[in-house]
Amino acid sequence: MSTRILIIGACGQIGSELTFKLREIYGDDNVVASDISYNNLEVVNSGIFEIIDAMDYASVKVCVEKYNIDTVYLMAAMLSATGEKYPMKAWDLNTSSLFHVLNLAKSKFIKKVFWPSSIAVFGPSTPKKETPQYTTMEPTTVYGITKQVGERWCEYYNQKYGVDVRGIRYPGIISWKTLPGGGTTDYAVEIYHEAVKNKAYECFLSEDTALPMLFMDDAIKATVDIMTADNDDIKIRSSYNLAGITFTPKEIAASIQKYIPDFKITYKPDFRQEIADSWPQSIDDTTARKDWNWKHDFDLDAITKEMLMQLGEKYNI
Ligand code: AKB
Repeated sequence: MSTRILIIGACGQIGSELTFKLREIYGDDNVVASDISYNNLEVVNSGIFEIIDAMDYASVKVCVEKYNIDTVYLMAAMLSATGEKYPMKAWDLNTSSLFHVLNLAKSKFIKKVFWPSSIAVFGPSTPKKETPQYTTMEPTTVYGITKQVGERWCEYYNQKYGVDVRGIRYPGIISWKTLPGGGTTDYAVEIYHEAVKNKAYECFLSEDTALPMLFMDDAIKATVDIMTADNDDIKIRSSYNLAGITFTPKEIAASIQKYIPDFKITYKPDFRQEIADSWPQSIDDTTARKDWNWKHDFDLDAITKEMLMQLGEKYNI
């Protein structure tokens, strides 16, 4: 029997590219994309698309039954920066959507769940460099709290009810197709857009703020790999640490200047600085490498080259 997939939050930064990749792998008819609105026409027009409110159990269940879905990728979430503006909305969306999907799995309507966690589960008391899989976790953002709590529930549903749930702690994701929205790591995408359009960028983080990052192609590879790994190889059901690269705003600017020598960066840190300062600078992902052979491909200069080339085409510059 073929895999029948539902992606919730398919119009977002990661959801959109995951939709395209899963359609390539499993076929258009086996992948249902869904979101709260039609806000990404490339996704909407690329195959089956449904409007779903991830906070409404009935709306998710109806879609699961209608398409005979067995696997759900829950990509809808409110990210760190927006979450600080709307704490209760972030809590409600990020936790209720997870419960709905976990409960559908517990009741055997679906068989497998992907749920993304984040480096936001860590906080100021976590070791900043090469942050281990198991360590102190005292997140100080609402988003981080929802992700930490979500991890605990994923593990609980796996241990108590046998739910096959798999997750990754995504770092900042860099991509050119769909803009991220409301995150602290968003600067690392905006900077490329502004470099191509205006050769200048005002960064909302200070020049030496190091954060873990990953190119979208690597993030999608990790997501597909963990979901297709043998059940027995997935030893961690909360969420796996995942590392790619680490850089500061000053270092990404220097990488851009190799291709656009007159690119200028200025710094005007805002409330997102405090969030970034509470997160790790680099991640130890030995366990993901060992359990399901994770390995990233893109380093900073490879990302810069690809981003500037793709965005140059997009903006016709
Ligand atoms: C954010 O910045 O909030 C996200 C994340 C690291 O999970 N990109």
